[in-house]
Amino acid sequence: MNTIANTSLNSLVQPPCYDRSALKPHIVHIGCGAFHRAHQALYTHLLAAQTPSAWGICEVSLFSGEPLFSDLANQDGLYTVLEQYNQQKSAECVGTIVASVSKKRDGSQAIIEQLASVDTRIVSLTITEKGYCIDAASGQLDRANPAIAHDLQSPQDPESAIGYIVAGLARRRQLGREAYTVLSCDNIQGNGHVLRNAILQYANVIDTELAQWIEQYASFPCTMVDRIVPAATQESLHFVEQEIGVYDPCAIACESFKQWVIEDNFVQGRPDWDLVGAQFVDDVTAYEAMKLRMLNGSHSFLAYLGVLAGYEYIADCMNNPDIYRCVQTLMLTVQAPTLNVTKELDLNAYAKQLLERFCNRCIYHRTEQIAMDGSQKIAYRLVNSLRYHLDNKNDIRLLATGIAAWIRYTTATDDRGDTIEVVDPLKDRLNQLYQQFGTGVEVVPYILALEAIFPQDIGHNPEVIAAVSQAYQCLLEYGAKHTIAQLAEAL
Ligand code: NAI
Ligand code: CS2
Repeated sequence: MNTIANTSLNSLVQPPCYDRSALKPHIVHIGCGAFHRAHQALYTHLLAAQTPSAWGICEVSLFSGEPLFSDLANQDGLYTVLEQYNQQKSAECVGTIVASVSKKRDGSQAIIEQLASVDTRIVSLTITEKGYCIDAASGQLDRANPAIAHDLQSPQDPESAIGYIVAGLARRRQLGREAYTVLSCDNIQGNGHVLRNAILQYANVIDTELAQWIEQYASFPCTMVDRIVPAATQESLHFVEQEIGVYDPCAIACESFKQWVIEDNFVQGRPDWDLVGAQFVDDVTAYEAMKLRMLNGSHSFLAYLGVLAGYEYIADCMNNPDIYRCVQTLMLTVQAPTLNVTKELDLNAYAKQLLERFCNRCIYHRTEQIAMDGSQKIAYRLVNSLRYHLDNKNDIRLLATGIAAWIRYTTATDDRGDTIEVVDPLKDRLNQLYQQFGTGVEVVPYILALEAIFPQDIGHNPEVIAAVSQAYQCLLEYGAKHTIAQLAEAL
């Protein structure tokens, strides 16, 4: 069978130009999804292409990675990343994935041994927000989470990423090996701090000395990660096939923009990712907040209103002038003032670039994909910004409309009366509330009282309850397009 590894490729893409046998699995990555393949693995590849590097990646799957891993193995770990901005395209054949371990294929002990290997220096993660098993509002480990509850009973045979990372560190300590850097690359405010906190809370329950050792010797840099990478589809795979001349089942098509800002705090060395465009800084907080509120906050706003209004892709939403206007205002007038940024971050230029990225017609980014797992996302993206505006007695209608649209989305019916496939770890809890109180406007205060999402000072605030209820009622009566048109007119 022709694969990317054994076929001569066309001029758009070339095989890696470096000696792949020199790469060692110094990075163990959990969550080999679309984003990791188009971001961290690509940066690591670009580095190897530029300068001699030993940084290779061993991919870990805790549940469903086997088909991908066998496809990758069939093409010697190689895969394509196709980058597009309007009519410009470029492609890379990425060569940095050198090994894989999966729970189903190899068992949990094989994962723990890989984490404990002398080769392992960095353990990185893109496991989605819910993989951290925390309350989004408080950032604390959720000990009632079934995977965490299981792991606290059986730490040698874990289910959660937290459980594996701690089991790997425990094994290293037992073997007299150094701890590793744990590098979160997920969209969570203070991702490194949140992960460190969750890991230490978990480790403290199973072994306080281990927890102290981790606290002393491991590190948890925060990162701001950015690139719009839609999930692969049959259409995207066929599109890449047409472009490169061979079918690659592991290919990813994404935008050409990418950004990575990393706190420089690595206990066992790190790749010089800055040579290929990443930034190492002392403090990532401002970059993270800027991205989560301006980019991701707008994305969630677009996703919920878009799903309700029947827009399939983000670029379709942006084509509606009322939505465009509201998103622009959300970025610049609502989110930007909440940020405590240094002078070198130009928020006007950032917003302008975001609007262009959202309008990129080559990127088929489904509103339903972004809408997923809202209970894990909206606290960082929309809810926390309310505090600043309440304190300053500002207009909160845009934020309230985003939150109301999320609530309306979780009731699972769009504006045409069609069913929405709601994907959210708190779906059962939300459905209980809808069964008890209905889906009319009366339910809004009960949803805002969910403390895993809404901090008390916000969820119980009468102004917030009134504004979200009003927006929700408008969405119910008139639909998303009309609600947005009304808002745009009033801005
Ligand atoms: P994806 O669904 O393609 O990949 C997620 C990976 O994590 C899969 O390998 C899955 O098996 C694994 N996973 C899911 N839940 C897990 C859990 N509870 N424990 C362990 N592993 C788990 O998603 P994608 O697009 O790769 O995004 C992943 C995350 O990366 C996002 O949630 C976000 O935090 C971050 N990110 C994504 C961007 C994007 O545009 N796709 C851009 C910036 C950040
Ligand atoms: C999106 C992000 O799926 C989502 O929730 O908002 O994954 C977004 O595409 C990235 O953060 C862009 O860097």
